Amino acid sequence: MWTSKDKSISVEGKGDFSLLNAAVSDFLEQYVRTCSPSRLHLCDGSDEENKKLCELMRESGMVRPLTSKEYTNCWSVRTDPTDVARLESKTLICTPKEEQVVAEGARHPGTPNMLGKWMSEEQMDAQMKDRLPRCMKGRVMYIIPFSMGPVGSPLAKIGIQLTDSPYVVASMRVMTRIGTPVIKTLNTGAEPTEFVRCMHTVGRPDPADPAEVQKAKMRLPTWPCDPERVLIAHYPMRREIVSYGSGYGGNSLLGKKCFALRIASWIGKEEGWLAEHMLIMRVQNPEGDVRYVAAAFPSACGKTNLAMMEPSLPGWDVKCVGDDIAWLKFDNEGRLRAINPENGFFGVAPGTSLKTNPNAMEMVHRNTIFTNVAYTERGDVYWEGMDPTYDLNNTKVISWRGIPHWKPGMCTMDGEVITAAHPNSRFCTPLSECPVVDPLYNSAEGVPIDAIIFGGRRPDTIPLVFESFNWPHGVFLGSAMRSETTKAAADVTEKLRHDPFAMRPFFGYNFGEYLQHWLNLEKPGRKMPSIFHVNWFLRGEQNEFLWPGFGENARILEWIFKRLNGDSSVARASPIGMLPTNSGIRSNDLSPSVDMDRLLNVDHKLWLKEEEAIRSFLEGQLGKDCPAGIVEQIHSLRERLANTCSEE
Ligand code: SAT
Ligand code: MN
Repeated sequence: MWTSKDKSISVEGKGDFSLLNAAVSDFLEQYVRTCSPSRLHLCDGSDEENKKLCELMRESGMVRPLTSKEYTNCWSVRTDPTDVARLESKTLICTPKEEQVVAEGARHPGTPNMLGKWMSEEQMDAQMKDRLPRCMKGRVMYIIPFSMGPVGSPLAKIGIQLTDSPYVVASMRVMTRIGTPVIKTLNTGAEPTEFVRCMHTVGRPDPADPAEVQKAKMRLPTWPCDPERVLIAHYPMRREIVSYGSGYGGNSLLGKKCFALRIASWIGKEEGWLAEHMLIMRVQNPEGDVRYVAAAFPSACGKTNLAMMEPSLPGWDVKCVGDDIAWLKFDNEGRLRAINPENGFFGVAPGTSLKTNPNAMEMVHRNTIFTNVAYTERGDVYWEGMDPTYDLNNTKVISWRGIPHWKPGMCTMDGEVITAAHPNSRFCTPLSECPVVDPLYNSAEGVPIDAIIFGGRRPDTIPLVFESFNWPHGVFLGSAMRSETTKAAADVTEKLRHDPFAMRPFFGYNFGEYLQHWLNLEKPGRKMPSIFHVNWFLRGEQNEFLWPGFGENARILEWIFKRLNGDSSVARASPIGMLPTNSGIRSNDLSPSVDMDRLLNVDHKLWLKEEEAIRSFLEGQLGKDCPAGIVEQIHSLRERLANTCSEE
């Protein structure tokens, strides 16, 4: 039984509430009063607890166990078809002043704000007042203490998530470190440890309201949600997140994008470190040299595949520290150190195969929650691109929407192809299941970063790889990123969009200040990582990929190693940065052969357009908040392009 401080309310509860310190108890009480749950469950994080929860979800029809012998403790979940991805337009940062979140340029009336959206704290409070009261009536409020980063690490941060979704509890258990050990790290003394308050509800309509009940009839009964009224609010100054109406991924697993990127980027700015949308990998060459690399790509652009790739070059070895988020901080010796604040993968399933990511294919057979993939009569899962030899003709496949006899090529009445799995369907697997997880993934002090890679999906213009001239130029490369959009967000329609640092949906504060923060990191005595830009996605006339990618990306890593070792013979200056020489990247043994000239080409006409797009984006969005260091970079690029053009 849990009782409020003034003893006026008591709620039936599971767990040892005496472990909670005063600050956590106050937070809990505030939302118990608002949401009126019928029961509380303080999660201890144990196997036993997880088993019971999965069983409960199975009984209610929310999850199905994979019964095939090839899978151990794996589950399949179908969400409501209206709740399948992040919703960027419903995601807001709330502070007292707009300029804390939106740069000067984007505050101009008539200029569309392309980065973080702002709402005042008061306005958002009012919105939530309209949504939260009694939202958990008749249901359980789970309390999840979680640590982003190894428990007790000086780089880690604590969160407490309240949620009414058992699916979220099971997923948070995979994605973060949860339970009793985490609560015990929270100081009970006079100065309690800071924690991020995370409040989540799927927003199941009030059963007492007939209009709401009517609306809910249109949804999958096992997946309550309130898609029309979704709101994901971040209050960085209050260290609080309130998420209403969606049970999916980044909307509901609040440790991930909400905390580890949006709130953490704010904290990082205050404390002098970075929270970035980056994978972290360990790369070793045949001579035994080890380098750790962090790489930023937008959602669903291959971070997971790169982070655990099997290098095609003999003697090379890759180990994975993380596939999505990096917290980076300079240590006392001036080395940039990174931890992965997460403890699991939430990877895109479609396209994952033995060819594209053999390590992921291996690990998803254990302790994995699949969401919106197809389920088969063999008791296993299926998705597009999983296995070209899969006998679809003789296996009954149930699509993610529940079509019982799904076959490839099925179309809707409007001629739209019906896929077996949703394009943003996911596997959620503990880091420890990855066959190539780096033993240092749990290291409290983090791994030393020697190189940062930016990248995106670009069919043209951006060469396979190039290197920045120096740190400020590298920061500019991050700010200039553009990428073809994917299905990771449900409300994004443009084809190619600016996505600086792959952080567009994840910035927690003013983009101008963010750029200045990056520029300021360069200080005497610090070993600045080299910065590279890659593009695996160049296409030819028939729309075919010009570069094989995946394990063959080891060839690019080899070039990066040479550059890190100071080899100047493999690079040449170009207007956009240091490009590999044509023989700089080992490629003559590739079959089919590749056209290196084309892969490394800097097309002046296209680059003049690119420069124009970058400049108008940065000037438009930033306005007066554009740091002088970035203005300088914009001018220099323009000048270098002009000089090279006039030589032709
Ligand atoms: O749904 S998530 O935000 O967790 C996935 C992604 O967009 O990278
Ligand atoms: Mn991501």
